[in-house]
Amino acid sequence: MVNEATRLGTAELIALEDKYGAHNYHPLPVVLSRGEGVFVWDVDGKQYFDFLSAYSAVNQGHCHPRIIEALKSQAEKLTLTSRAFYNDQLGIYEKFVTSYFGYDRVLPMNTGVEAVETAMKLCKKWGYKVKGIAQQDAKIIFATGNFHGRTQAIISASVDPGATADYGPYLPGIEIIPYNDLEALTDAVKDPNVAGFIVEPIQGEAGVFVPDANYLPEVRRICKAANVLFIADEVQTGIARTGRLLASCGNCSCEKSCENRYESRPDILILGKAMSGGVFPVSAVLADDEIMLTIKPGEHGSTFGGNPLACAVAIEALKVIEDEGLAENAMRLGEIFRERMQSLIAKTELVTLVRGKGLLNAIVINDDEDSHTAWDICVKLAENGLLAKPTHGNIIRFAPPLVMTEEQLHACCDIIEKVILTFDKAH
Ligand code: IF1
Repeated sequence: MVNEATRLGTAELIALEDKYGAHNYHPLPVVLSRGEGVFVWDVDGKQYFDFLSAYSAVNQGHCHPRIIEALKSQAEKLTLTSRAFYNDQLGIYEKFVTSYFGYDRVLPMNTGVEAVETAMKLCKKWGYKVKGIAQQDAKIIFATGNFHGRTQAIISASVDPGATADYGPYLPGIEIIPYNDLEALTDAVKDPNVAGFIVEPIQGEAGVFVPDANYLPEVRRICKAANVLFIADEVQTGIARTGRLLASCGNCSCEKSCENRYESRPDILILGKAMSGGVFPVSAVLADDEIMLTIKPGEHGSTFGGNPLACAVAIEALKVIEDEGLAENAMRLGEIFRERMQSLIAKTELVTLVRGKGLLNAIVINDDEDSHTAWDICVKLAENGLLAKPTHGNIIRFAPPLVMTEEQLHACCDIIEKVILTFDKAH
C-alpha cells in the first residue's frame, strides 16, 4: 500500500497539520520525509544540511545505522514491560550509563522535562531527608533566561511570558536569580531552606549564552560550601554537543567523565535528547547514593522509564559518541565555525556577534528582537539548502549533527555567508 504521505505534497501536508493539529508551533514551511547523517530531505526530494539537529537530539546524525540496528533488533524482542517486572536490558544499561558518566546510580525517564522534574523531586527529598529542611519549606533556585521544559512545575521557574502566560497558579518554593551571577548565588544559598540550584551550563534557548569560564567551577564550590545541590541540566549541552562529553566538564582535559571528578561535577546530572541519537525518547537523572537512594520504591516512576527498547538504543547511541570521537569533532569544528562567522561579521552589519561552544553556536542579527529578520534569513537559508531556526527574536541557533565533516561545515558556512551578504531586509 502506498503511504498516503508519499502522495501528498508540501502544501497538502502543511494543510493537514493546520486543520487537524494543535497550533502550538510555527514551523518553517519545510516538510521533511527522510534523514541521514547531516542531511534531511523534504517531500519534494530537496536536500538540506540540518543545522538544528532537533535541538541537539540528533548529535550522532539522522538515522545512525548502528542506533537504528539496535532499535530494530530490540523492537523484535521486547519493547516495554513496565517496572512492575525486571527486564534483561535495564540493569546492563544502568551499569553502562553510570560508568560512562561517573555516577553511582541512574533514574531512567523519557523526556527531558520529566528528567528535570525528577531532579527537582530528588532535590527536595534530599533536602528533607538528608539536609533536614522542615517539611514544605524546601526551595530550589533557578536562573533567569532558563529553559528546562514545558510542564507546570518547570514553567513556574521561567521568566519568559511566552512560556508562562495564562498557566498560573505556579509552583511555590522556586527562587530565580540572574544567570552567570556568582554573587547572587552566594546570597541565595544563605537561606537554609535552599535544597538545590538548577542551571544550564550554557543557556540554549535563551540564545546560547556561555557563562564566564569560572562560573560552573564556582557554582560547584559555592553550592558545596552551603550544602546545596548543584543540578546541571545538560539535556541540550550534554552528550558531546559543546566539545566535551558534558559542558559541566568545563576545561577539564579528559574527553569522558573521569574518576577524578571533573572540575564542576554536578550533584545531580540531567540528560535527554541525544541520549538516544534522536531515535527514541530517552532521558536520565544521575546522582550518587546519598541523593538517589532518598527515593524509595513507589515514590517516583514512569510507564516507559527504563524500557528495554530505550536501554538498547541508549547504550548504542552513547557508544557511537565515544567510538566516533564526536566530542573532539565538535570542539574542532566549532572553532572553525566561529572563525568563519567572525570573518563574516567583518563583512556585514547584519550580524553583530557569534557565540557558543563546540557545535552549539548562535549568531545575533542586527535588528530588533520583534523584527522578523532572523526568521526571513532562516527562510532564505532553507531555500539555499540549510535548515536553522531563530531562538528568541533576533538570534539564530546553529547546531549541526556532530558527525559533520570539515568540508561539509565549510559548505554550510558558504551558504550562511551567501545568504547574509545578499540579504535585503526590505524584502
Ligand atoms: C520544544 C526550546 C531548546 C532543554 C533543556 C530540558 C528540556 C529542553 C536545556 C526539555 C528542551 C527543546 C524543547 C523543544 C525545543 C527545544 C528547545 F526551544 F524549547 F527551548 F532546545 F532550546 N532542558 N528543549 O533545551 O526536554 O521535555 O523537550 O525532551 O519544546 O519545542 P524535552
